[in-house]
Amino acid sequence: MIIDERIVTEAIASAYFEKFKQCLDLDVAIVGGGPSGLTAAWKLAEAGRKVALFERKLSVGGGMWGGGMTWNYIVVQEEAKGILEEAGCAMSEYKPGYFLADSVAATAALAYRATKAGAHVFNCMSVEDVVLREIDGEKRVMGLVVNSSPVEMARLHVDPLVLHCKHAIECTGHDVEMLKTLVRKNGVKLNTPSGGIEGEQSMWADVAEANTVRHTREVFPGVWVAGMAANATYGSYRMGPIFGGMLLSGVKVAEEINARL
Ligand code: 48F
Repeated sequence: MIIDERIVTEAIASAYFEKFKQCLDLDVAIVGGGPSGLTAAWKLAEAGRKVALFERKLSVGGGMWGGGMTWNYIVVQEEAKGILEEAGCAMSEYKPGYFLADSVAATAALAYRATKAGAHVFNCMSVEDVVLREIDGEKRVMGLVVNSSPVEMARLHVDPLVLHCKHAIECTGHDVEMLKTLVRKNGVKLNTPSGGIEGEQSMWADVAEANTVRHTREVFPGVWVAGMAANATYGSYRMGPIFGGMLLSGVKVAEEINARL
């Protein structure tokens, strides 16, 4: 076979733009491709929802690849072990209730399950803003404003593009970037004690893990928080390289949104 470079180019261009066009009206848009976002994408796509995940970096996986301090193992607790097992990641029990997984295998397994289930993943794409509408006196997020990450990194003055969604999930981790933009630009009140972003506290793994799941919820009409972003939004603690809360949070947000759709 003689390879025609134009066919290679055409195949990529047509597939990409067809995928992008299909994502102009989503059931769920996920911002951030760390463990919570990937798990939510997997579970929502598996339930037959039209879901896309937008990740700023070249690779999805967020803070999961590097384990603790680049020592590439993670720990998950008993309650979340079944999620990684279902994803196809092997684990060993280090001490009763503490399960060890290779962090590269765990991240790759989640990414594989999300894409295999039919979630559309857009890496190298940053969410820079949201679409806000007022309907019957209530403001609601109805979509995302996205731009190419290289455009963002080079600080080029290039306008973004826009897509609509019924629900958006804030999975940007410690920085809570999408929610911060929503509050800063629009002065809206969130469903938190102060009405704003409470901010993350220092290390307390036990409480933080439980709170990651407890705080996973709709924080503003159309916007849900999951993963570390849920803790930062509701003022809870960080937890370091134990990842069960992230996985359970992804499952919870998927189940609750699924019940609404
Ligand atoms: O930080 P991250 O892994 O979030 P997570 O799912 O998991 C947290 C853990 O990794 C770890 C932890 C658990 O022990 O504390 O930190 O809550 O992934 C967040 C992803 O969001 C991307 C970012 O590149 C990262 O991969 N991201 C952040 N802002 C944007 C974004 C944005 N504006 N647009 C697109 N992606």
